[in-house]
Amino acid sequence: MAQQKKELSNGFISFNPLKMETNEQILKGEQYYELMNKRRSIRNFSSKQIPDGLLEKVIQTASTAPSGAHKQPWMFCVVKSPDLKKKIRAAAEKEEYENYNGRMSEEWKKDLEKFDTNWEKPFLEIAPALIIVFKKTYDLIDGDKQKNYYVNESVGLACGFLLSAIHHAGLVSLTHTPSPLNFLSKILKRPVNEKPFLLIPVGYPENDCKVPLLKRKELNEIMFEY
Ligand code: IYR
Repeated sequence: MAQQKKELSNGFISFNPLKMETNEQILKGEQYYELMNKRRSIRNFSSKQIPDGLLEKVIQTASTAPSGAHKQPWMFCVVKSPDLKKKIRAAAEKEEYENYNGRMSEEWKKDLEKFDTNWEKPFLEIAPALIIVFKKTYDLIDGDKQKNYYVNESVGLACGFLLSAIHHAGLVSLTHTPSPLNFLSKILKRPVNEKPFLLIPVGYPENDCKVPLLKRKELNEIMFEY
């Protein structure tokens, strides 16, 4: 074991794969699907607080995602301050008001009817925490620009890991995309190399929370075997 961890002279180390019997693999596959199939986007939050240290852990999990050239081109900003949440809500609602009253097509609004959404976003103040994910289009090291690669793919993957970790830890979330998002850079005073990517309220559902009745696609609609 000690030998496996030993760093080789070329900068490689031995990989320690998870070892499982076939039947355990089948069971794990089934169990993970069952778990993830219970995840839902939630728009009605309670104000119940998140245990200390849990957001840190799910963000560390997100940061295990693969990224172009292992640049990890992401920043996760956690907002718990009521004052900042209020500012974010006001700015998001300003944009969303324009979206729902002119910028979104009739077809788009029709597609959203089953979610019963509108320009008002009270969850931005009620949820105990907002995670605002920024993508780093390049790194800024001592004023020097260093390139990042496949930034959208990398940050999208990290957000997927994040949503999965949030759900696994018994929390709920919403992938919210007020558009445009640039007000977040200003309110959170982010550096120029970071661009807002996704706004994720996190917490617990309100009592007797309802979600739209949705159906997931069947396997034969999403998988083609060759
Ligand atoms: N950003 C708006 C509209 C919206 C768009 C899509 I695509 C959704 O799946 C849900 C909402 C809003 O948050 O209301």
